[in-house]
Amino acid sequence: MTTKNQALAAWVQEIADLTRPQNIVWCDGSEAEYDRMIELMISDGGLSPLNSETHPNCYLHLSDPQDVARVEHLTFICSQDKQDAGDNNNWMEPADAKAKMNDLYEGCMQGRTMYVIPYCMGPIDSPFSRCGVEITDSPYVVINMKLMTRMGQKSLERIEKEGTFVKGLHSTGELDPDKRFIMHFPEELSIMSYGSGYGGNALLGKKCHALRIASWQARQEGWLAEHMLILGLESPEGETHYIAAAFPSACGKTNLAMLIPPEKYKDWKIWTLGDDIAWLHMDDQGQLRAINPEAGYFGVVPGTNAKTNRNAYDMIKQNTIFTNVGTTEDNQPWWEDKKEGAPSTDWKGNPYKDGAGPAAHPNSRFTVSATENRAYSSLAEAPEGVSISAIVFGGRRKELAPLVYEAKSWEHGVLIGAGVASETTAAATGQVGVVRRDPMAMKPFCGYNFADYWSHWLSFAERTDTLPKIFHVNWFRQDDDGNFLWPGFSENLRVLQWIIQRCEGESEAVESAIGYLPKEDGIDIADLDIDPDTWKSLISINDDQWRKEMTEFGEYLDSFGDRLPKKLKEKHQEVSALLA
Ligand code: GTP
Ligand code: SPV
Ligand code: MN
Repeated sequence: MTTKNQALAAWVQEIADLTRPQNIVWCDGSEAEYDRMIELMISDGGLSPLNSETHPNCYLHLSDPQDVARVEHLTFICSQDKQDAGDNNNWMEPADAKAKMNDLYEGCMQGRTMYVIPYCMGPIDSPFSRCGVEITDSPYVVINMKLMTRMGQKSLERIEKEGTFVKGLHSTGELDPDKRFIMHFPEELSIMSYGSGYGGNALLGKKCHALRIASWQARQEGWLAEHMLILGLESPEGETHYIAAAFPSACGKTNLAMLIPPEKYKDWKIWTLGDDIAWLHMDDQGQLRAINPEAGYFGVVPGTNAKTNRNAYDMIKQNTIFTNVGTTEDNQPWWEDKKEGAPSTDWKGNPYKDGAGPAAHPNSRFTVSATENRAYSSLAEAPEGVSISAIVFGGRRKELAPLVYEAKSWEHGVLIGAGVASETTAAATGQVGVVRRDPMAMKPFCGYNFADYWSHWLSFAERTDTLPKIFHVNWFRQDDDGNFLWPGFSENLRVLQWIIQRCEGESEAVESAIGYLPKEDGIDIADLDIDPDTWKSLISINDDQWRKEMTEFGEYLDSFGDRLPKKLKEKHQEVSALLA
C-alpha cells in the first residue's frame, strides 16, 4: 500500500529518511491487521493476554512506570506569534521546536518498523470530520488508533479525495522523561511527539489533533472543538434531548455518558454518543449540532464496577486493551474499586503487596471500540450529528460550586465556562487534588489564547438566537470527613432531568447571583438518603465563598490583558455586583 497523494507520499519519505526505520508498514485498518499486531506485541512482550475465558480478546499493556499520564509541562503550542498561543499554553518558536525535535528524531527508528496510520476523526462520510496521518514506531499506538478512530483504507481514500490531512509524527524514543516533548504547529496542521508511549501524548488523533489543532481550525472556520461528552436522554414518552458536557480529565465524562438510570426512573434511557470530545457546528437553522470525532473510549479504569458504571463494566469484559492495571491470580484484570476478585500483581508487573500502593495505576485505562457499548447511540455515526439542547460545564470541587445551576444567558454561560476550576487528577503528571483554573475543561487542550477562545465562544450569540442553554454541575461536594454529599453516578440522572425541564420551560428556579438554582422540590430526592440541611447546602450558595471566588476569577481574567473580551469582563462585573 502507498498513496496517490503526493504530499503524503513525500512526507512519509522525508520522515523515513530522517528516522531510518528498518521497514515501513501502511496500516489498512483491517481486523486481520489488528490480530497480526496483537500477535506481534505478545511475542515481543508489549502485551500479555488476559484470562480468555472471563475476558476473551483482552490484553494487558504495562507502560514504562515513568510514562503513565499526559505531560502538560512538556506540551507546547508552537505558533508563529507567542501571543496566539496565550499564557494558557507553553510556547516555543516553531523553528526552534522543529530543530529540537528533528535532533531527537534523527535515526530514532533504526531497527524498528515505521507505521503509517491514516485516520479519520468523525464518521467517514461526515462533512464535519477531519483526517490525519500518524507516523509512529509504536505497535501499541497502532492497535489503540484502530479502536479509537476510523483508521486505514477508507480514511486514506478520503485524504486522497480532499487533499488535506493533519500530520502527526510520533516516536516512543528512549522513554526518557528528559527527552519528551509534545509539540503542535497549528499554522501547519502538524504535531511532533517524542519520548512517550502513553495515551494523550502518543495517540495523536485524540487530544493533539481533535482538540489542540482542531480548536485552532474551529476558530478560523466558525465551529468549536471541545473536551465534552455527548449523550442522549430519552424520556419514557420516547423524546430524546442531547446534552454536551465538559468536565476536566477524570471528572466523570465517561461515567455520565454511559449512565444507567436508577430503579425509580428505569423507563428513562441514556444513549452514549461520545465520552471525551465533541465537535460542534451551527447548522442552517442556527442549531448547534455535535459529532464525536472518536470511535472508541480510552477510559479511566479504577472505580468502574457493576454499580457505578454497569455499561462500561460489561463493555470491557471483551475485546479490550487494558493499560497499567493489576491482575488477579487467575489472570483477570484487577483495579481498585472493582468490587470483585483480589489483586495478585500490580501495574508494574510485580507481586501485589498490601499497603504498598494501588494495584492499578490511578490513571490506568481501557481502550475499547464504541460499538462494544450497549448504550451506543444509533445517531453516533450520523454524518450531520445531533442537535444539542444543553451545554453543561463541571468540575471537581469539595466546596463552593452547587450541585447544579443555570446560566442567565449565553454570555453568562461563557463566563461560567471560563470560571471552571477543578481539583487536579492523575490524568496528568504533577500534584493531585489541588484546585486549578480549567476554563471549559480545556486548560490542557485549547490550542490558542484563551482570551481569543472566549471571544469565539461569545461570537455564537451573534449568529443565532436558538443556542443551547448553559449549566454548571458539581458531583463532588464533600463534608468535613471527606464523604461525598451527593451519591452521583446513576443519580445524576435527576440533575439531567432538571436541566431538560429548564430547557423546556417546565421547572421553576430560584434566581441567585451566580445563576438559576433548583427549588428545594425542583429535583426529586425523596427516596435518597440525603438530610434536608445537606440538600439545602447542595443547592444554595455561600456568598462569602463566592465573593472570594469571583475576586480570584477576576484576577485570572485580567491576566489575559487587552485580548480579554469586554463582554466577559462586563459579565464578571455583573455577577460580582450581585454578590456585593
Ligand atoms: P478522562 O477520560 O480523563 O477525560 O475522564 P472522564 O471525565 O471521562 O472521567 P470518568 O468518567 O472516567 O471518571 C473519573 C473518576 O471519577 C472515576 O474514578 C469515577 O469513578 C469518578 N466519578 C465519575 N462520576 C462520578 C460521580 O458522579 N460521583 C463521584 N463521587 N465520582 C464519580
Ligand atoms: C484526558 O486526560 O482527558 C484523557 C486521557 O481523556 S488522555 O488521552 O491521555 O488525554
Ligand atoms: Mn479526556
